[in-house]
Amino acid sequence: MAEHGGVFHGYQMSSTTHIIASNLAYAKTKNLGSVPIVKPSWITDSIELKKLLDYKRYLLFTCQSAGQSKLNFPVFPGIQNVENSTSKFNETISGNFSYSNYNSLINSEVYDKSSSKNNSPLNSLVTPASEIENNRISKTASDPRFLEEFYNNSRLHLIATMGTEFKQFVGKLRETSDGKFPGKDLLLQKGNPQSKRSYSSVIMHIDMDCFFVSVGLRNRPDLRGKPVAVTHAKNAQISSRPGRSAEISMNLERAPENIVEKITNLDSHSSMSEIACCSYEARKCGIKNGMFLGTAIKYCPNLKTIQYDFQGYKDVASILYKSVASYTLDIEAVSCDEMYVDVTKLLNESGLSVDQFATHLRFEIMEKTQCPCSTGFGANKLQARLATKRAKPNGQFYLEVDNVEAYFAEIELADLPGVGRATLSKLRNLGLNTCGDVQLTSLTLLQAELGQKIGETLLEQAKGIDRKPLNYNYERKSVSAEINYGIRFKKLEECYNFMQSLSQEVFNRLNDIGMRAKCLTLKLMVRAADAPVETAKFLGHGICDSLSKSTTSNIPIGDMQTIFKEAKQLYDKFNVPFTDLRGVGIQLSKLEKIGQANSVMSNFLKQSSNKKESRESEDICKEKSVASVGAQKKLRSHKLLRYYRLKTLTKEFF
Ligand code: DCP
Ligand code: MG
Ligand code: MG
Repeated sequence: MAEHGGVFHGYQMSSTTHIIASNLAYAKTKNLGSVPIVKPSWITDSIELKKLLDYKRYLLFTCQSAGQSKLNFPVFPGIQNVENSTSKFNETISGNFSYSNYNSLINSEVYDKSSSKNNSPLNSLVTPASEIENNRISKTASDPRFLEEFYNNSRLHLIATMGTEFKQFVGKLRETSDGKFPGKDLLLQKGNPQSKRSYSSVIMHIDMDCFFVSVGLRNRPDLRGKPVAVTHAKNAQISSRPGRSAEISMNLERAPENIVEKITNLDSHSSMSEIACCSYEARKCGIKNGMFLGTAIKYCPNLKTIQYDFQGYKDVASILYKSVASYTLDIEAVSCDEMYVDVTKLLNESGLSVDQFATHLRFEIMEKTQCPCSTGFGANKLQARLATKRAKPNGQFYLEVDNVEAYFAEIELADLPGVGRATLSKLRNLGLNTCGDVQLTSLTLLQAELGQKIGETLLEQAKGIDRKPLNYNYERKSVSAEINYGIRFKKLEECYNFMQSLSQEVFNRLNDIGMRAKCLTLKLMVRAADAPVETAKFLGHGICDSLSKSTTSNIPIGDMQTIFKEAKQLYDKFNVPFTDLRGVGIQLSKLEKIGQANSVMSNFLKQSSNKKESRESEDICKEKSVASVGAQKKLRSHKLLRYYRLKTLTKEFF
């Protein structure tokens, strides 16, 4: 449909012209307003006959016609609960994904699976609703409004933005603090300052329990205690898409074991809609955050799905941060539901024990938000973070000094922060699986296998040693805008137009934080030579090679035109067909504050009389050889490329 000029809406919008359904309880139509409800064959027949047929012949309810006067049914009475729906649709997506218009959307996606199961090859052009990742509208990046809509609907963008916002929020509070802490004052009254604790270092890690689900359950108390997941799609079964089986088997062939875990249970009809968050009851069945709904439902057929509530996440996160900030500003923000806090002074001054304080704070947060959280305490960030693992869900745990090594001995190496897939596989080859195994291994062996620095850090981590202090001063190192969904260009001009919009986006972000940049990196995801053109996920990126090129300049970049010009020049140097692009990103780094940039620039201008020194650097050795198609072919066979593909895969699946 999209290929033939149709536009698919993830929800009914004011601009939605038709609803496609093969089966619908008549009573339900009253929620759908006066938009005609048309059978899927209207689309398939139109495509087959290569012209837009009159939809009236395809109305699902013959009493509904465009000319007929209509009852004035209310449109969009509110957000519908997916799991209560008695709809017989084969495919329904529901939920409310636009964070800016979060109250204005309602589920209305329907898709007729049976129609696509017949033998017409044209059926493959109809997009199953549940395959629209993130329930985004089905525009591609060729559409001028794509970027705006993409960002309004992207959950990962929202999470990243919220994380940055809270880091900045803590920074602002620290700058403008009047030294008053109402929460702490209350504690001092309640506590026992005479008892004079003398903790030498107590770091708290606090993290909301199954954050998105907990926020969602505030409006669905009936689902408490049940396996619940936040996801876009309702149904785990979808109609198959061309290319999907090929892509899944390619993934299986190449994928490292944890990707295999994610996709082995998938078949060509399993929904690849991701579960953003699942309840602890769902986790007991083996479901994890990030799993595909199609896989999850196999573990737990009773799984209930609920909608996203972006405004709710912001509200609860804000209460969490403000509550903690009323005790101390020694906070390192990690993400919207998580932070580290140095509570040493607070405990010593109040005379409260770690447990007393944790109980007090967790009760306060639960009371204010109706959402549970867990707290872990230890002498450093690493200990605190891993103590939270034991505390979850809805608990607290203090890892005391004497127990550290024994506690860490049981920890899986995969649970250590910073231990990535490559390191893990090297360690597994050495027969090392837990921190306990590493504790008994010599530094020499670890360093020989992992290198000096990583070997040393790993041994320390395995013993619970972490020398990194809390980072109170959040500093942006880079600003970027990267899109790997909906990238399908038919003309070079569309590609350039998109890069221009992306340049504007990244410039706005740079400007918002009052910075200028000396380095620009263009990142491309290019369809792998043997990957199917149709991706398993609708408009997803599929299996790609990740390429990037950077350019640095002594004159800080500070306007959209320059960003676009540099990005375009880098793109032209890649020499990759625009039809194979599946992801485009622009990253600005080596940032300087605007004032600082100006003084550096005037110095530079004095010294070098306007002579721009521009130096291009290839930031990944692999890309050095991506200069010509011939070289590229050679490169494709290179082992390194395989590694990058796996990296790309990993990105897509996690
Ligand atoms: N999230 C997401 N996609 C990811 C990671 C996170 O949508 N790849 C969202 C959903 C989570 C929230 O961020 O609810 C917080 O992430 P956490 O890692 O803290 O996980 P949860 O809060 O869901 O569970 P836990 O109780 O283990 O902290
Ligand atoms: Mg959490
Ligand atoms: Mg978290």
